[in-house]
Amino acid sequence: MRLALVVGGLVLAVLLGFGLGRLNPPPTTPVGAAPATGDHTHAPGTGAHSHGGATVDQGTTADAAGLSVSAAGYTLTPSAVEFPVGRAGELRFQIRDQQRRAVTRFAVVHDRPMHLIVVRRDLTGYQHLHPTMAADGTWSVPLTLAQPGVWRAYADFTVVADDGRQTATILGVDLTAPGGYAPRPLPAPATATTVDGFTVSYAGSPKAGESVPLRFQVRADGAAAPLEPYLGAHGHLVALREGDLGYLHVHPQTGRDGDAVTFWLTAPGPGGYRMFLDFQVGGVVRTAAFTVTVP
Ligand SMILES: [Cu+2]
Repeated sequence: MRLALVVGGLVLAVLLGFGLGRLNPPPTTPVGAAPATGDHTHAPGTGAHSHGGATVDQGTTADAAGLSVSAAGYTLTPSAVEFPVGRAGELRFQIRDQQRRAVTRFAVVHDRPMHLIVVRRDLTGYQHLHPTMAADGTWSVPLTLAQPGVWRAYADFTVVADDGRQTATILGVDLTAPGGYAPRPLPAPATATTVDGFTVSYAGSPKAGESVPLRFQVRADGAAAPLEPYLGAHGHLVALREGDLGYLHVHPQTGRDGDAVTFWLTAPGPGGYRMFLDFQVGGVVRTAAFTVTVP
């Protein structure tokens, strides 16, 4: 009986290891291969490609990220996940390694060592925050969950290990704001929207399993808005999948494309997605959101 349990456990461990290995292809990058001070590092599941040119090789894998609190040997550990609705609070968390030690070395990617995305599970209430780290590796950021429900928080970061290797990871955890949850349906697909008097539109059609360029334009009073650099580019795009809130890999194209900003988006499969474009004009960051259906 005991032997059977041990054997069963081993089989389970092997199966789990295989499954995790499939979900998370080797994410580490040797030093020098992908400088973190560049426009980005490649997250797990993305292939090599170049920006600004015609050659883009994203390979065949295009998995969504952020579906797990633990991946690539790192675990997102929040100190509390419940927030009273509408009250200013603070989210505190650590990124721990396999020895359960808090990680303290992070590479600066897109101008910040840590990006935190928070959105309610119906994809409303999007927030893009930048926590600050204490010396012991505890990150903290002011956070208000304005409406009741379950919210998803994604930590997007690149760890620098003792040997200098860098691991880009996106981990996700649910936060709760107790109360009556009235989920809103996803808005209809559209390629243009307005926010604070700015008209934001994009051209391009995301395809499943393929890296596709999306050209975004921001206009005000009939003219191109003077976009300011934000997070190392002229905008920042996050795309989330309806249904499981998978976090998509998006790479900004370096340099301007006329008065447009171009991002390369890889949709892992057909379905509904919500894209959030952060852009800065006059020192103010605004977010334009688009629903897109990938056939
Ligand atoms: Cu950020």
